[in-house]
Amino acid sequence: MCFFEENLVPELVGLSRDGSVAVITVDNPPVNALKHDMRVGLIEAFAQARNDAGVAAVVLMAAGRTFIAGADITEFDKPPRTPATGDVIDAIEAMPKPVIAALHGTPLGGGLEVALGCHFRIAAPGTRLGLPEIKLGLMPGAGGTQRLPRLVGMEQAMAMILSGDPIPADQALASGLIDEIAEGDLRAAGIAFAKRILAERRPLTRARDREDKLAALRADPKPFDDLAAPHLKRGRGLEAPKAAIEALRWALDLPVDDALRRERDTFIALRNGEQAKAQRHIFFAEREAAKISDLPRDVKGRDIARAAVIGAGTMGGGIAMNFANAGIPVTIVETGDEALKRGLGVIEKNYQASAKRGAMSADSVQKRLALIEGTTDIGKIADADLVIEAVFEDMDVKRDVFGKLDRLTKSGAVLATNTSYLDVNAISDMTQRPSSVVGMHFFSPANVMKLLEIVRGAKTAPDILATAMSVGRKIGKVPVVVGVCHGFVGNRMLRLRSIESERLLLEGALPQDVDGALTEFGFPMGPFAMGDLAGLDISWRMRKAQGARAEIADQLCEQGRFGQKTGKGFYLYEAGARTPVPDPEVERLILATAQRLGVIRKALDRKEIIERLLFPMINEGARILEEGIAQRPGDIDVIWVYGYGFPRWRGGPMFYADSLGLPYIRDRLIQFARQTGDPRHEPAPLLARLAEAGEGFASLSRTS
Ligand code: 3H9
Repeated sequence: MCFFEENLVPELVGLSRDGSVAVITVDNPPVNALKHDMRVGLIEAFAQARNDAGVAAVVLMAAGRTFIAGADITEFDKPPRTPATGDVIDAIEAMPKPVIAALHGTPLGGGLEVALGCHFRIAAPGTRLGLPEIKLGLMPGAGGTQRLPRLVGMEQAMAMILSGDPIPADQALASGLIDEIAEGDLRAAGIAFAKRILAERRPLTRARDREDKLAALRADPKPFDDLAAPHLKRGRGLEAPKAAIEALRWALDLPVDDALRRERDTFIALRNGEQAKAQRHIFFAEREAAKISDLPRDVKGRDIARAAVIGAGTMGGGIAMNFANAGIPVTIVETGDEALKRGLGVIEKNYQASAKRGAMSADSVQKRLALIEGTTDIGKIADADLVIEAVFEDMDVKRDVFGKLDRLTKSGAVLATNTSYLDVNAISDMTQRPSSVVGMHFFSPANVMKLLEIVRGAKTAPDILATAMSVGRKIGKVPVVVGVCHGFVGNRMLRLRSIESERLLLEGALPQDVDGALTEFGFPMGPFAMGDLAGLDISWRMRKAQGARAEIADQLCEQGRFGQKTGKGFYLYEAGARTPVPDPEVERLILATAQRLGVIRKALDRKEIIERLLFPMINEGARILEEGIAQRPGDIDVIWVYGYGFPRWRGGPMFYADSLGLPYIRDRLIQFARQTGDPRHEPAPLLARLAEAGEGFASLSRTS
């Protein structure tokens, strides 16, 4: 029963009563981000509850789809304002009456920290709790590094804070993070829990005072370093993981108030740093990329209840796994039994490997496999709502497939091509329903890589585009709309980098120099190790078809050096190993080729290598924007971060360009054009214009 309902800060924080239990409810859609006004409202609400003799306990909860999902990230570019989240938590923790957080949705970051400041926590089933700050280049800044280890122990706290991944409610219960899983109406459950606490006269437990789970480590802190070592190794080059480990260590070494003060200072320093700015950019760019600027708001995607994939090769199999993972039944069509059996076998092996790693239970492997049907009868696609073609990159083959799709699929089905380079408009014109055709360009391995380029053809209908976007999200991808051109956004830019990396070999670098420069920059792999992994013969075949040549790569292929699969490529590989070993034979081949072509080699340092590789790509990105192939610079950044391993903490190529300043990039491009004689290096008109105006690519998003 509700005795009174009062909005303390209009719309944001409400206070109601059920007998002696006060219920404080925050309401800031969509995710209840803890913005300044909400913090003010919470302080006031708790003061009221504290001073009201009729209130014996307080339940804190949230309206809408989730408990507080963190600090309001949009405030991070502004000066900090009080009350800070830490002030709210102090006020809650100091309450002389029990405070119960009733959680649902995704209590994350500052939201979970608020809950950690409460004396008890209950959660609805399905709640996912986490401290994801690390994904924003931050660490928890309102007590998370101090209260979480005290509640769940150091190992689990470190895993949560360093991965940033949330844990489900049952794991939270098992680890002591929450006290109960509450079935049914959450408000009623919170009130009932509060009444029980009062009736049992349970003492208030403040996480900051708990010492039991840290006592052993305090006595012998050695295991702390062992726990931290793998996280530090993985986070090399990043500021946040190092800072988070240091802060966790303070939980062992410092009085809690000192540790909390230092934690906040470090958080603010990280927040103001370049790495966090870049990661914030990607956070918002990813969400912006989901929006299609000229699509009317009322256009909704169609429901995809059943999918089909044509082709059971590596790509087709990976694509099908995404649907099975999302619980959508999927039919895989192959032309022959042998190829089908092989494809299905690879899928099963991939799932078994996940189960072996502990990433998936045997039961969920079986459930997923049961959702995948293999067939050689293409007629089986008749009831599919979406068909994705993943066959050989050849227009004649595509024509044959799309002719069949046109004849066999039901009306209203989405017909998608997974082509990486081919003209989606030409493909759509092979059907009687070009408005139903769209590109869905997955990245290899398709079951792992998050990026999905959604290629919008000239005739693609708005609701087909919206469907491709929504199904992309449903299968866990980050979909980005791109226009039709050779290679779309990602591969078109990559091509420039590939040309340049070959050139650098002739001009003075070795494969390991180029790869080393890029991995030091933050890419997981350089182009030559990557080529060896993917198989050099694939791009060789493509070059031959186009009458193009790559001096060094072609010679390697002519010698049968296709990369890892033949044990030799740009590098040597010992039997069964995947570690690239520099090969003196390749060095000799490079030197001889340079001599034959009359190129005088000179030493190239890492800075020059990076600029030669990345600036032409950025220049191409500017052309892509001018041509409207990408909607916004942030979309290009998202593509590169999710599809090509561009370091997230550098914000993607266009953000990185802005951070260096476009005038510098323009001047270097002019030099490169002169040096190489390659007109592609002439600054793109958009880049030149922005540089001249003293603007960056970001200014395009502000005005669009
Ligand atoms: C932190 O808490 C620091 C503390 O330790 C210390 C403080 C002193 N702020 O993702 P969606 C927007 S750091 C502002 O599409 P979903 C988002 O931009 C923070 N805005 O929904 C989007 O806007 P739009 C720690 C936010 O259902 C809309 O909400 N917390 C925030 O797929 C819907 O978002 C995090 O890192 C925010 N915190 O996923 C959590 N969060 O509609 C970050 C979202 O205009 N958030 N928005 O495009 C998430 O992970 C997901 O949004 C969530 C919902 C899982 C919550």
